[in-house]
Amino acid sequence: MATAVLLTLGALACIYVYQRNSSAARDDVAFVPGPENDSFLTGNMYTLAASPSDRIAMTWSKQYGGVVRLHGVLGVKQHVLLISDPAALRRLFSSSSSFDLSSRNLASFKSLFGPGIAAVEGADHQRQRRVIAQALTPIEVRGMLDPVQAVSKNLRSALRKTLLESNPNGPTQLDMLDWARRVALDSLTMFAFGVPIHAIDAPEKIHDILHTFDAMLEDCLGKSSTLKYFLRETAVAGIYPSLLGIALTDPTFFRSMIGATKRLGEFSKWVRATRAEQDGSGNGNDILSLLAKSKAPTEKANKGESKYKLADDEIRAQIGMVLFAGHDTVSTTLAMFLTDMGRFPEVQAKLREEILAKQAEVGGEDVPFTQEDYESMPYLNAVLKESMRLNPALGQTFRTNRSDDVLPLSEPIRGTDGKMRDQIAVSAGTVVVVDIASSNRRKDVWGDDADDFRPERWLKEDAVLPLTKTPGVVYGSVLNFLAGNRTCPGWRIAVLQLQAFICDLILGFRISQVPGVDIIREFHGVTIPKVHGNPVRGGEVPLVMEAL
Ligand code: HEM
Ligand SMILES: *[C@@H]1O[C@H](CO)[C@@H](O)[C@H](O)[C@H]1NC(C)=O
Ligand SMILES: *[C@@H]1O[C@H](CO)[C@@H](O)[C@H](O)[C@H]1NC(C)=O
Ligand SMILES: CC(=O)N[C@H]1CO[C@H](CO)[C@@H](O)[C@@H]1O
Repeated sequence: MATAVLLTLGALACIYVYQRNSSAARDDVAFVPGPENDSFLTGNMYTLAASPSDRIAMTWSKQYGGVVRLHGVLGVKQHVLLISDPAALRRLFSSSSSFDLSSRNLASFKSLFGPGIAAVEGADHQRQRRVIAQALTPIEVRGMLDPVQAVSKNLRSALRKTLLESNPNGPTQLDMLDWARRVALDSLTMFAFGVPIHAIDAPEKIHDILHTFDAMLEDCLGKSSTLKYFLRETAVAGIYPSLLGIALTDPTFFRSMIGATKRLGEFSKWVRATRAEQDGSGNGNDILSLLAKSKAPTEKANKGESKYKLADDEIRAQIGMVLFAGHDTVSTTLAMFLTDMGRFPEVQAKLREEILAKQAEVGGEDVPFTQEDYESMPYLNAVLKESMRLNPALGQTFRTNRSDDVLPLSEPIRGTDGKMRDQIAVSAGTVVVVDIASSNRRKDVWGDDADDFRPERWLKEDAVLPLTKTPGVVYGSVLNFLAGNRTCPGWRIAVLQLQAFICDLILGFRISQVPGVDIIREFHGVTIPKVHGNPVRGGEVPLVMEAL
């Protein structure tokens, strides 16, 4: 009964806002071809969110082209553009573009983390980025290699021990997503905060931190039901006062947000207390120590005053922010990489050969690889890029413009009004989905075998990769780390960690598929890999592991 009343109120409010929205300035978006409405309430948006492995986005972009008009959520977004066209993306990510996270995204990041980098825009954002970039330069990242390798070695021996205990003479099936989360958390807390958390050795003690975000993302983003999705989107969009709206319409989501906020607070406190006990903490080369060097002398006075200073509350906010941005992204990428190794045993064998040869070259097992060693293994980097290209940890991200704009197209489209267009005028407030998954698979960029796993494509010297020219595309020509003003500032340390974990895992273990098990990727903001047909909460990646 209460729900019915709420629904009615919600619908009335929606229609009011919808009417208001539809009086917005005319632009070309309405003439861009795209799929029919899937639902009166959620347009095509729930279909997009609920589709595994970014499949529907890729289907639409193949069918309609590099820009696709989607129906938005009733009353919230009338039209949404799904974009994988390289020219449009270049414009979107250029420094003069006004596309950024929506005010609603910024607000929810702020309520979760405080005023950290992903919760602020404009001048504050530029200042925070400058400071964070200084903590993640190639030189600083090189200094983070030691703790990363120590954690990676620990993963190798802990896995070996587990395998020996469960089956001394052969292979054992393990959930490698769980192991990937543990190694990523241990590594992150060391290089970012300078404190050990022992996720590999004692995961049960820190279960909540290990699963803070996957639990929250399961409840807050992605698959649930059309109705819930509608209520959630409209509530958060501000038709109801945000938190109250969530509490009333989706109690699970509300509890999850509150839970995550509380756990983050505790985690942040624990990090700061442990650092204080450690007396200066680690070698002073972790992200927090580097940020502290740029701390403003007083809490508020210098905020905004200097381009290179962070206030105390801003530094604190980065703890949760970095945990969020750097944990599940890395573990999902690693778990999908291992899945690919199970799918393509001949690639795995060839990769192992390359790493073994490099190990012999540097002087054997006891000599740790340097960053140059990792970079000088062409096949390792080709396989990693290829796995990332096909399995982006973020398949889509959303943007809205702050002012009217015109997006050029690399190939003209015929509008639903019959007119050819080689650019699209979009009015302020248009919602755009950056279709990372489809961009990474465009046939005109990658060739007819764009959907195939073929690491060799990265070994060609003359590969034509148009996105390399896009401002801020940092790694290969894939959009996994995005581009533009919010390009992932952690990409170097992300790649370095993946290289280190991969080398240890491929040298230590033979990885095989579990027969009949197919891994899909579910959209929850960050992708969560699951077993096709039997998806469990939090995800899993069962693989057969055998110590070598
Ligand atoms: C394979 C691993 C990773 C992937 C695929 C990845 C991807 C991304 C993407 C796509 C964004 C932009 C999100 C958006 O604005 O919509 C982003 C932002 C960010 N990433 Fe990463 N990331 C990874 C690892 C890391 C690591 C290890 C760190 C920490 C050192 C990190 C720190 C950040 C931060 C702080 C932002 C926010 C930047 C801003 O708002 O200006 N990321 N990342
Ligand atoms: C399609 O969705 C829009 C909202 O974007 C709505 O205005 C329209 O009435 C819907 N059409 C159908 C046939 O459901
Ligand atoms: C992106 O950064 C540039 C400065 O490099 C700035 O002028 C522009 O306003 C920023 N765009 C957004 C949307 O924040
Ligand atoms: C969601 C959002 O921030 N939209 C903005 C798009 O640009 C116009 C004009 O600058 C703003 O009024 C909207 O708020």
